[in-house]
Amino acid sequence: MSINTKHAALNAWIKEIAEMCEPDDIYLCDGTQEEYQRMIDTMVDAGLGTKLNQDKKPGCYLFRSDPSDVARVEKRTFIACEKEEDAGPTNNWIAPDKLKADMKAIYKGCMKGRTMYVIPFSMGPIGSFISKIGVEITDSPYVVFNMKIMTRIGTAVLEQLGTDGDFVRCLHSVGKPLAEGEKDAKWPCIPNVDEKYISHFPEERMIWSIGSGYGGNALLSKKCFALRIAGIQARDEGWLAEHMLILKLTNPEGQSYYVAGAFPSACGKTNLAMMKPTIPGWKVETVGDDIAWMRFGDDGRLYAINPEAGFFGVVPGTSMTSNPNAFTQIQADTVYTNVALTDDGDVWWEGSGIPAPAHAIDWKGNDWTPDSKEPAAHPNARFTTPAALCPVIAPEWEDPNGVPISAILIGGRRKTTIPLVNESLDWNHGIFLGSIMGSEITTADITDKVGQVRRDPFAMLPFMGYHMGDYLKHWIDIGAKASADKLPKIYFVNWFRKGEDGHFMWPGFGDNSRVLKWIVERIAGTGKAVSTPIGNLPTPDAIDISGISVSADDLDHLLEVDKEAWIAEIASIRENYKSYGDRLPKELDEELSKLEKRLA
Ligand code: SAT
Ligand code: MN
Repeated sequence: MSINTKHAALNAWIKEIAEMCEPDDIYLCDGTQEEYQRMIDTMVDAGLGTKLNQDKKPGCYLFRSDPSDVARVEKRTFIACEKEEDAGPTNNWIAPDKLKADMKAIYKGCMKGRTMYVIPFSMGPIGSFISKIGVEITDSPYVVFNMKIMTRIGTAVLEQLGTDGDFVRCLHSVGKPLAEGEKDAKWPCIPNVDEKYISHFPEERMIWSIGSGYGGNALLSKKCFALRIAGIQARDEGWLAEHMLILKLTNPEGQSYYVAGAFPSACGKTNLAMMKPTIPGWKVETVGDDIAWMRFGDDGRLYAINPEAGFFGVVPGTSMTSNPNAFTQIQADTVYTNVALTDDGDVWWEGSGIPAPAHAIDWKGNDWTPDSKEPAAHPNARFTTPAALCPVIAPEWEDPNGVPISAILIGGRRKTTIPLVNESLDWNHGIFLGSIMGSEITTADITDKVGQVRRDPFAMLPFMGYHMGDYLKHWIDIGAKASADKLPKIYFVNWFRKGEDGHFMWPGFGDNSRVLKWIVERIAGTGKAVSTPIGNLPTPDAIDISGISVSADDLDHLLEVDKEAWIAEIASIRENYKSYGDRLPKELDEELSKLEKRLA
């Protein structure tokens, strides 16, 4: 059993993995639409997925995961670099030799009774100077057709790889070999969380995952490659691999700006990337909703591409109000995972804006009615859908040269302290703001730290491939290489400020366009701002609130510098910075001291 591509090293790797995993068969994916359809049909025919009512949801399918396998597992995510200190305080480290030995024992024979699929994929348009190639080996057909949506796969990628091109080795198995004649599970995996592994070997640019078939645990192109491994490549090669959306904003005069934005999970990144502005004449188009790779162009500006080709978005909460464009898009040609199935073969989820059906089959496959105590859709239920079908996809979203970035947004979910929008004073101050971003810990996090801020620098905490201190230094070095006037301006935003009675002070969603408007006015030199100790804030009349009801009192709070809160914030930042030890860039320590002085 072997595969003969033109690439000798690839052939050797495939052979080595096949000898270890012992599949019944090996299949090299060609990436055609026929192949995609065949993979889905085979699973549906075997009862492992559901074809939805094609009148209501053409081209749509539903899959249900095992209840134990519903999200990324951070405690089983490992960065196995040679030296422990290089993984830093935010990662789980295991010595690579030990981790490999442990995992090889589990990989041994793990694909028995299954087909081993080989998926060549390109992150970014095939052949672009920013793009990179990976090959994922997996025993999950579900992974194959999701990879077809999320990346560019198949023969064209092999052509690009040539006879000796570099590629990232991505190995995945659900970890459930089949005995002779054994019937497959609906969602094979290793149910015990502590036996799953999502491992990264940075020096070898290699990923080994076993035991989960869900999302970023199994679609290794996404967080594993495009952020953790690419982050290391970016550090070594002088570019940026970031957890950022990319949007195009066009003003009524027809002038367009490209904006990237880093937000932690559950802060509405996909919603922002596809937003319908509420201010007349303004338009948002989507370039990417999750990941941005950015490099300097010949003109000294930062250019971004979306390395992915699809959206893997959270379904619950997606409605005509929260995200009309995504809601429209997922009516067709979409794979759903873990939403509810209605009696007429459609899907339903909480927060859809559609009344609950009287009866449905929930994400676990059980009968469900509105009286049921559990949600019908899992809170992390997902859609996988091609970016090209987004109603507001920017025509240049696949431009191999990328798009020039004018502004970088950073933000978390903070009910106090952080204003609606704050313009950084310069690049290093912007990196400082990026280093302190985060969200308040909520009861959903199951910890005793409720109310404290979990610092999530540039929303990369779960996606770092190396030492967080070195990562922040890399951002500073990137700025030092560029001419200041060419760098994007960095803005700290916060859509989630609450009043003392708990109400949201800012309406959010499409009204966030009002903040984007001020940002591009600042870039154009017309936006009005006041200089404060924490950065440049809009003057009260600078944010366009025509047609919406934000009280004057709330607007005051949204744009205030709460000195006391900031002084408490400084103490908490200092505490967090201690965890970086001597890898804390001195520039950030200086920014913290300067802020302290300005506040005094
Ligand atoms: O499962 S993914 O890693 O793709 C999405 C997420 O959890 O952020
Ligand atoms: Mn993400």
